[in-house]
Amino acid sequence: MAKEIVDAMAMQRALTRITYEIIEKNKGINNLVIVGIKTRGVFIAERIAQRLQQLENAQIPVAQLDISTYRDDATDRGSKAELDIDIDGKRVILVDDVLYTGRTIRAALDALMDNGRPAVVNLAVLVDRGHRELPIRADFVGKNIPTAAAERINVNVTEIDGVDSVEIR
Ligand code: 3GP
Ligand code: 5GP
Ligand code: MG
Repeated sequence: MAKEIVDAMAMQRALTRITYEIIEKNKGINNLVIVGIKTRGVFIAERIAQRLQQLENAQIPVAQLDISTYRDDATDRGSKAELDIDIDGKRVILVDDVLYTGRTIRAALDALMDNGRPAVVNLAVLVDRGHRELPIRADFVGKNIPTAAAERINVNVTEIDGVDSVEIR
C-alpha cells in the first residue's frame, strides 16, 4: 500500500524553494548549468530550469546524465557518458529524484569529471531518504523522508507517471 507524502502543490513549492536557494547560494545564475540524472532526475532538473527562467528570465542549459556505466557494480565500465553541454569552469547543479546510499552521486561525479572540470558542483534532490553508505550530502533538499531500509519511495512525475507526487510504500 502506498501513502502519499508530497502532493503536486507541495512538490511545486519545494522545487520553487530549491530554485530560490540555488539563486541565493550562487549569488545569481552566472555560469550555472543543470545536469539531471536519468530518468526522473532529468524531469526534476527541467522544472528547476523552468523556474529559473521565470524568476531570473534566463535560459539555463540542462543536460541529461546516464550513470549506468559508472556504477560501482557495473560489469561494463568502459564507455564514457557524453554530456551535450560544456561543464568546464561552470557551476554545475546536479539533480536527482531520490538520494539514498549516495552511490549514484559518486558515479555521477565520476561521469562529470570525465566531461571537464566544473568550478563548483552542488547537489539538489527532491527526496533524501537517508541510509548513506558514502560521505555524500545534498546542498538542496525538497523533503527529508526518514525511511526504513525495506521501505520504498515512489517519485511520480506527470511526464512519465501522469501525476506529480511522492509516496512511501
Ligand atoms: P528513476 O530512474 O526515474 O530514478 O531504478 C529504477 C527506478 O526505480 C528509478 O527510477 C527509481 O525511482 C525506482 N526505485 C525505487 N526504489 C528504488 C531503489 O531502492 N533503488 C533504485 N536504484 N531505484 C529505485
Ligand atoms: P543511491 O545511489 O543514493 O542509493 O540511490 C539513488 C538513486 O536510486 C536515485 O536515482 C533513485 O532513483 C534511486 N533510488 C534509491 N532508492 C530509491 C527509492 O526509495 N525510491 C526511488 N524512487 N528511487 C530510489
Ligand atoms: Mg533516480
